Amino acid sequence: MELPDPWIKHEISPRSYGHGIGAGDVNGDGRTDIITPKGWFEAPPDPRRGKWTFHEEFDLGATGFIYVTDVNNDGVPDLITSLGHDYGIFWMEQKREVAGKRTWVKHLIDNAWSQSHAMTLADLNGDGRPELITGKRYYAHEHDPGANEPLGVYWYEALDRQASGEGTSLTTARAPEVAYRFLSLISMATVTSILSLQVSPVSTFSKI
Ligand SMILES: [Ca+2]
Ligand SMILES: [Ca+2]
Ligand SMILES: [Ca+2]
Repeated sequence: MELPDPWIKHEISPRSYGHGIGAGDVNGDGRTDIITPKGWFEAPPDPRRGKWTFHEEFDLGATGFIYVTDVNNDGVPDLITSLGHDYGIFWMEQKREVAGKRTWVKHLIDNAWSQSHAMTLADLNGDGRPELITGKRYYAHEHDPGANEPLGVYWYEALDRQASGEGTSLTTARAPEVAYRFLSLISMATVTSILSLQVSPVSTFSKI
């Protein structure tokens, strides 16, 4: 006897929003939203039946994974992502204007190497704060900027500007409140744990 498929596909939008995807609570209402490079989908109270509202508030480029986390500890969720086929690892600071309008400010973390096609966040040093782990893909496309440059797997630790102090040696110190310090090159074997991305229409799956 054939068992029923335990997963039901729910289409949020029939079109693609480019290269890269993420999920997290962007507006702090407790519901997991979907983030694309062209904007984010606000989850309705019932994600199976409600309408997902699209907020076309930014254009991030051809990213890898997009994460939602409060980078600068101001209580407002931000985004962390990278360009999968170009130079640039960065975070997007979410701000609210007096009238309540949401705005985003881009802060570069590192642009010393290219093709950070996939990334993950994990607490590597046990201080309770996530580090950013990513690596350079080998020939993501042979024509990508920096395609022939050395490979590497890297992790970055967020530093509070006040705690780090002026003059501290940082790979990037461009963000107003938070800087990321490049820490080390880790084993190339770790590359195998980093997943590649697919460009596809936006959907969610729920289990019966
Ligand atoms: Ca939400
Ligand atoms: Ca924040
Ligand atoms: Ca940590």
